[in-house]
Amino acid sequence: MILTRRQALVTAAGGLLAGCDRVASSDIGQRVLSSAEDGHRILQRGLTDRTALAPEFRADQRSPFFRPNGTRNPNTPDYNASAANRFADWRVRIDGLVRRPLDLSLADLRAMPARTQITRHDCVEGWSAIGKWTGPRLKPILEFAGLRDDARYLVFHCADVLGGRPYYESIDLIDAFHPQTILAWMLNDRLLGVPNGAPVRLRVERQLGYKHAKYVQRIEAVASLDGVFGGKGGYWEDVAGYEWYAGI
Ligand SMILES: Nc1nc2c(c(=O)[nH]1)N[C@H]1C(S)=C(S)[C@@H](COP(=O)(O)O)O[C@H]1N2
Ligand SMILES: [Mo]
Repeated sequence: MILTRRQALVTAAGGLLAGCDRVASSDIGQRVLSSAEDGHRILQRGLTDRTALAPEFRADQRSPFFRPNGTRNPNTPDYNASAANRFADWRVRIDGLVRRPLDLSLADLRAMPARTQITRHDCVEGWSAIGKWTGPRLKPILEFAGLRDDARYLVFHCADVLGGRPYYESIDLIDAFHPQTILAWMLNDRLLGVPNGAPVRLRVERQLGYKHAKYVQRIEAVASLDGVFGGKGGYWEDVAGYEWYAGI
């Protein structure tokens, strides 16, 4: 049987391809825990079950309007050109410490098995909204790309620039492999709109709002956050001292 690369990926995303690179979550937990980290993170892990699900809600509990925050439109020439073309040329590149770098189109992402979840988004600025998100889980995509043993974090590179700095965020492998961590391309049963991160944004439901990177163009696996932008693991972490670990 001859599979195209895209079919192989779609199949792998469904968990059916036996030959793909599997990473057991217990390995990941050990790898992350054995790394040198500050006491706060280790304490946090000791006190909470990082793999527990965030609460999910009923359809009628959704907010009538999902308030956008931060960048509402990246408004760069490249983004505007892509938006004008309904993001047909948008790519999410998976690279860094992976054995098989991927270049995923929106068609690829939409062809993968999707998870739908109705969750509450909590912004540190003091508002929340409940929305229904749909998109493929990050885990099988990472398994298909084949994370290398030295990969510890994923850096999400976004298309928007705020005050001269590109927006970015990062998460560890526990959140990356969490069942509710998805690359959402739909909000409330419609294609994700520009204000909320079109064409694709991260949902990482056990974390506060600023971790949910919008306008995702590249997911880079790294061993350390030290050399990445300001070194604190995210835009707001770098510019305003927000906590890198924003678990809820
Ligand atoms: N690329 C990008 N992602 C981002 C932001 C941003 O400004 N740019 N803002 C963050 C913040 S603070 C919040 S609360 C949420 C807001 O998501 P929403 O616009 O869908 O409400 O996106 C997060 N992700
Ligand atoms: Mo936020």
